[in-house]
Amino acid sequence: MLKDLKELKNKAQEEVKQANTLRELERISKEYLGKKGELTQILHSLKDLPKTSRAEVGKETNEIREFLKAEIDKKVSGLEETDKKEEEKKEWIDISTPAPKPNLGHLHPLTILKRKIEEIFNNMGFATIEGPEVENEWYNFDALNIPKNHPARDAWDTLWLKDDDLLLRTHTSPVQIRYMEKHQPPLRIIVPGKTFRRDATDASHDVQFFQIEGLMIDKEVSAANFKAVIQEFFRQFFAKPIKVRLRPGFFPFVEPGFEIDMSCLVCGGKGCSTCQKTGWIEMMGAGMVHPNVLKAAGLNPKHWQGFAFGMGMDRLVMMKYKINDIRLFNSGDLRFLKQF
Ligand code: FA5
Repeated sequence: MLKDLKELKNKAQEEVKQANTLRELERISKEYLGKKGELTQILHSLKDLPKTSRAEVGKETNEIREFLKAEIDKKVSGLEETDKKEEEKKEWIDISTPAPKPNLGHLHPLTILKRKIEEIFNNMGFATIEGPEVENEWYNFDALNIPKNHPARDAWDTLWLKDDDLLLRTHTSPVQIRYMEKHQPPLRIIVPGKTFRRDATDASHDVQFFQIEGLMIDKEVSAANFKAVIQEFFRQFFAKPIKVRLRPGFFPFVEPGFEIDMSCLVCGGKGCSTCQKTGWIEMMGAGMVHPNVLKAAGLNPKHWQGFAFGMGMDRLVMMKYKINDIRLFNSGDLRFLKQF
């Protein structure tokens, strides 16, 4: 019997040694020490043993029980300790590691250069003014010397809103009237803002684009002043010599009127899809403010005169960054936007 006990002890000890999980140790403990465990069964059957060996077997069995219990406890705390260390390793944070960079957005190319344009004009004494994108017929047309049924309305036919005489403004020129109604000359303003047209789109036309209106009114302002202001603007904006041409143009709200083109910087003036193969790109309309416009705004044309211009801002930005298609601006294409 004592020999059997010794073998049982060795077997149990080996199993504890091999066990790698708490669950296995639990099974071993149940198998040997549990209510129906092998050592417990031996203790229960002591009464059936001859009196001579009963005490000795009982003592030996109890010693093995204690021994096995201690072995299992030791192994359990060992395993628990390793588990804890593993957990800690997983949770360990190196507080000196640089944090991942937050994904910051950045300004749209139109916004970047709108700010630059404003800065240049502000430095020349022009205040930046805003006006409504939803206009009425009076400010967008009539007050600008474009009465109903005037053929020039066709060029700016637009998106009309239901009811009333409201429309999405086709140009920033209405703000000239709104400003002159409320402010006495001398005055110098620029008006950057969104404009809307029912145009067919191509590389240099979109249905929504930005214009920068300019207006300077004083006692003696001439077309020569306009030329000087615009030349200075181009000089600062492009920071390199630019070929510009002035040609006569018709706008009912100026007299005389001009159109200003610049040599296409996308192709270097050779001709491409951006400049419709002409080598030139139309940047703005301009002219001396028509007396009827001054009158519509409540100013006496005998006392005041001045120039006005309306630049296509998207085209300016296209020239500066050599962007060959205006439709990229509103495409939401990150491959394009991430370049700025
Ligand atoms: C006007 O809108 C006039 N209000 C400009 C003006 C103001 C003239 C003050 C005289 C005095 P025009 O329709 O030509 O003019 O447009 C002005 C500029 O806006 C153009 O030279 C061009 O650069 C830009 N532009 C016009 N249509 C589009 C379009 N569909 N997409 C992008 N840019 C455009």
